[in-house]
Amino acid sequence: MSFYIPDRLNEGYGINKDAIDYIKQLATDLIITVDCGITAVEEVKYARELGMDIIITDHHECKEIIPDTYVINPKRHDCTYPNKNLAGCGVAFKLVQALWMKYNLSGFEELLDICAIGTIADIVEITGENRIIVSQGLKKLQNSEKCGIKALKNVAGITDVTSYSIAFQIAPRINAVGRLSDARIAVELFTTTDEDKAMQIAKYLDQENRSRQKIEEEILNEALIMIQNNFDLSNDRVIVLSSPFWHVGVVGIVASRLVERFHRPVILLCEDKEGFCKGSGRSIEGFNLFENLLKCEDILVKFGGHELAAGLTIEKSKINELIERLNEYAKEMDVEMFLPKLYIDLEMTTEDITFETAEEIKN
Ligand SMILES: [Mn+2]
Repeated sequence: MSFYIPDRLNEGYGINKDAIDYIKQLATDLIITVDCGITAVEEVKYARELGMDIIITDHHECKEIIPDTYVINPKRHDCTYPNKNLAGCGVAFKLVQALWMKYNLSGFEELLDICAIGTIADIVEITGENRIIVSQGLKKLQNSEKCGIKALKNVAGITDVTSYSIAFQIAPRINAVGRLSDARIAVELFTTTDEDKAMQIAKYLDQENRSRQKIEEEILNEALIMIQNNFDLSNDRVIVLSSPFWHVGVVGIVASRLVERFHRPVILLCEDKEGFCKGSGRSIEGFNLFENLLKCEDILVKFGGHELAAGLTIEKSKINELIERLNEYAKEMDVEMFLPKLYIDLEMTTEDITFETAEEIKN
């Protein structure tokens, strides 16, 4: 058994033909995808033509046609599974759980630590089953004997593992290598049993995270200047920017920060030398990015994602049309949608504020 992680910079996020050719060379019979594949109709067909079986596990939105193979995705229109909010790793975990139960194996709970990290890092709602995955996973992380997890906690200075420390300390360090260099090293961290090696990798992740922060600041500053010069925020409802100098692995985070600041959908694109632009978008509640990009499908090379986050590739010459069309769709929305909102879960009285309540909601 082996794993393959598409290189974000050269391959994009999902399955692609070159990857399938490579995987075939390894004498593979079966491919199981995680967190990708739901839009890869052609690629799946190709893999099957080469004689491989393929199981898709994904949680991204489904387009009208889904790949002709085994597809596990709670967002399938015909899927009755109650938890529609599973993270990509959560869907994969359900497959493991089902197989382990079918063959009466024990120990699938041992994966809950990794699944909790993935669930938080994938930014899904932590309610229902996701909350159970996270709370059980946190317990495992707290006392983990896995040397990769111990090393990562060590470099990040974490003593008490909470969803906060996963979201802001653990996940960014793991993601940094996927964004800047090679995500395989992170898999090595979680699978090695060599403590020295784990510590070495954890330190490397830490260093890559620092570079990521620096790149992120640079892109953010450039984007802010471009917005100031090229956009009229009283009129433009969607922000789309592109640059040949940006790092495609980092633009998504910057888009999130711009959404926070301006409270409107933001797409950041990186231009390549062939005239194509690849990037990420983040949106606000009420403006479904996936659906709106679907309406622009005719001018996009490729796209996929969710309501609030998506990835896309477009020809540089089509960017202006994309801006115009997205703005047109956004103008159909109520102007109030573009005001920042404060979400309040519930009202509490002073009597409710006790140590017990704090303890209950801590994680
Ligand atoms: Mn995902």
